[in-house]
This record gives sequence, structure tokens and C-alpha cells, in this order.
Amino acid sequence: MRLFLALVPPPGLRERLGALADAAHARCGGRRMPDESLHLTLAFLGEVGDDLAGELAEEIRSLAIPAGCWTLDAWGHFRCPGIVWVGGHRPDAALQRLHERLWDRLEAHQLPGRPSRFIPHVTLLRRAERLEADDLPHVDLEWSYNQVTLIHSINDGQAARYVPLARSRAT
Ligand code: 2AM
Repeated sequence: MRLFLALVPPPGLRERLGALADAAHARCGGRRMPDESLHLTLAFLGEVGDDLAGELAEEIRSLAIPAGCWTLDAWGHFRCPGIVWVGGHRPDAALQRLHERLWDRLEAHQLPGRPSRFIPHVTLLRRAERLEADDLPHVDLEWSYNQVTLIHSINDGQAARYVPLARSRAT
């Protein structure tokens, strides 16, 4: 199973991110992420066997993370896969700590793949045709979070579908 850990936006924020995705899509083209798939990836686990996936789901259900608030105030892009995203201008210390803490736990399960650098972002477009558009709307969002979700990414030939497997305890 292809798994990742993410923050899932609450409905009001998801709508606002969706509106930014619409604006970006109008200017940059490419494939707009559906609203229900918008997320912040905290850790990408890759392919994991069923037994380990079950263990991880149990662990996530027993986990409580510190509540936090992430400020989104910037557009960004990753050139190679043509990703257009929104995120923060400044590094966010609480998210960095959360990322480290989650990877400590994943490595205790012998999971490889801790990245050398974590750039928190919400992907809005993939395979964008234009990456730099100077008339994109101003980004000014606050994301209050208190829960991490373990998500199964199912790729059945079309766009990936994301199915939540387990959520940490709300704090
Ligand atoms: P991103 O879109 O936020 O960059 C589920 O596949 C999520 O995991 C994707 O949305 C992507 O996050 C991230 N992801 C997918 N493949 C990845 C990889 N090889 N390395 C790191 N993150 C990956």
C-alpha cells in the first residue's frame, strides 16, 4: 500500500484552497487537484506491506500531536514535475518539529525515506504549463490543526484517490 502522513484541511479552509487552485489553474493550466485531495504531506512512506500498514494505523490512532497554526502566505513551484503550490514564506518551526517527530517514529519501524529537507506545501496543480504567473491572488490563510491522518494513495490508472486509514487523537 502506498501511504503518507498528512494534515487534512478543515472544510472552510479546503474551500479557500480550492478557490486558489481555480485561480492558479486559470493562469497556469495543468491538472488541478480536486478539493477532496488537498493536503499537506508531512511524510511520504511509499509502498508499505499490509502488516506494517496495520501497525502504523494503530500507532497513529494512539498518537496525540501538539495543536498548531500554520500561516500560508506564499506561492511556490517545483519545476520538474510542474507542481504549483501554496505555503509559507518563512520556515515554520512547529511543522518542522512535527515532521522530525513523525520520522523518528517511522524510522523506529525501519522505514527509509526521511528527506534531508522538508518544504511544507499544499500542491494545487500538477503538470502546470506555466509556473510563474505574476497575477495570482494574494495568499493569506491560517491553518489550525491538531490531527495527523495516515492516508492510502490508490492509483488505479486515473488520478490518485486518497483514502484516510487512521487519524491521531484530536488534541
Ligand atoms: P505533494 O503533492 O504534497 O508534493 C501522496 O502521493 C503525496 O505524497 C503526494 O501528494 C506528494 O506530496 C507526496 N509524494 C508522492 N510521491 C512522493 C515521493 N516520491 N517523495 C516524496 N513525496 C511524495
